[in-house]
Amino acid sequence: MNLRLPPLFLSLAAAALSFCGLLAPATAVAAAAPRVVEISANDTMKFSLTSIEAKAGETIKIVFTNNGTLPKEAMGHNLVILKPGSDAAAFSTAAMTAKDKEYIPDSHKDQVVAHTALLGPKKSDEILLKDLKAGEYPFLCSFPAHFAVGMKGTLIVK
Ligand SMILES: [Cu+2]
Repeated sequence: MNLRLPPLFLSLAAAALSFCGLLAPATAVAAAAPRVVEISANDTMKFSLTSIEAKAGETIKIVFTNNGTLPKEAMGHNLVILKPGSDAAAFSTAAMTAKDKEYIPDSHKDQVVAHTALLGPKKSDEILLKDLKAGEYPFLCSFPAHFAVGMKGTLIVK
């Protein structure tokens, strides 16, 4: 098959390509990268941070990593961020019977701002929190008993 394209078509195609080339960098600049906050946990049942500070209106990406070695069933960790004023202890208690929901109990789901997956050893997950509103957001690991041992903290947005 001999496909002949008229010169006008070719120049239009070239113009379209260069137009896309010009647009791409502009789009990348518009979406500013969020600040990244890294937090980890391990087999000692402690978060590496118990306090995270942010500014109102800020967008942050929390990267949570389980650096432990024990299996997920015995020592899984998650990071659950609750709305200001939530009772993290009550959430933790309700979570104990929500194994099939990875310890995010339906009864308290309305208190959750965001949560990671339940992570086994050497796994990471991310949470993107956009346009944060001022307040104190309790966070915890809702794996049974981890809150009681101290896997908790506060995200403070001012
Ligand atoms: Cu935990």
